[in-house]
Amino acid sequence: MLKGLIFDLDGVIADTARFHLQAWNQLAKRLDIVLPPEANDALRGRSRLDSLNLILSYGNKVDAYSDDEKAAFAKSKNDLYLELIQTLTPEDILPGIAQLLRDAKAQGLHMSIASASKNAPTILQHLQLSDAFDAIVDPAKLHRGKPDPEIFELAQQALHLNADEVISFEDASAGVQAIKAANQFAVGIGDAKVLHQADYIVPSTADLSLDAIRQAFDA
Ligand code: B16
Ligand code: MG
Repeated sequence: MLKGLIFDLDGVIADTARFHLQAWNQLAKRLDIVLPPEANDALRGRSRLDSLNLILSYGNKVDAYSDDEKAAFAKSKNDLYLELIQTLTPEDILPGIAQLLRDAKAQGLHMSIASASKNAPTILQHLQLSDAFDAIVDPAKLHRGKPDPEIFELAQQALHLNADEVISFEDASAGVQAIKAANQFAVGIGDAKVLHQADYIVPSTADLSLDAIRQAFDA
């Protein structure tokens, strides 16, 4: 029986993925690296340092910098990202999400956040959604990032539920892989070709309907 929902944040609750991409693009330009089109999905859901290493690998520069230099690059990306998210307001909650959260609450479902972002609490504050969730996984406590299932397992444990009692929402292929590795029902939001491992796929958050997702989950 369905008892809980688990949400990724960037790209699911709000379109902060475009801010991450903008900030990474600026750093890549500084380092003379051109990001290929697949970076748009590949950078989603990955930790800050994993994302930086992926960007350096696009320029064959993974071993070109010391750990201290890499930490400085990650910090400068995050400084720009923090500036960009200052502009967020409740109007930036993606279409269909506020209704989905209301419906879930009315149906007594428990909800948690499984975001790789250390900035998730700040973003939820800007969106005035801090009180909408029963738990937020602290990404600093993770041993492994998405596509490892750890973050979705912790988000499920925080709700005191079993894997077959939750539905998890993701916009990244690494995230969908993590959900499936956690043996949970995966809702993918975005390109069906990229998110093909999900159990239920919609092109955008505006297409999310709790009733329709429940039907697919029950089937
Ligand atoms: P930060 P999600 C992820 O959030 C983003 O998709 C990814 O692009 C970012 O690198 C990661 O958070 C870490 O974010 O630098 O803010 O700690 O999609 O898992 O909600
Ligand atoms: Mg995401």
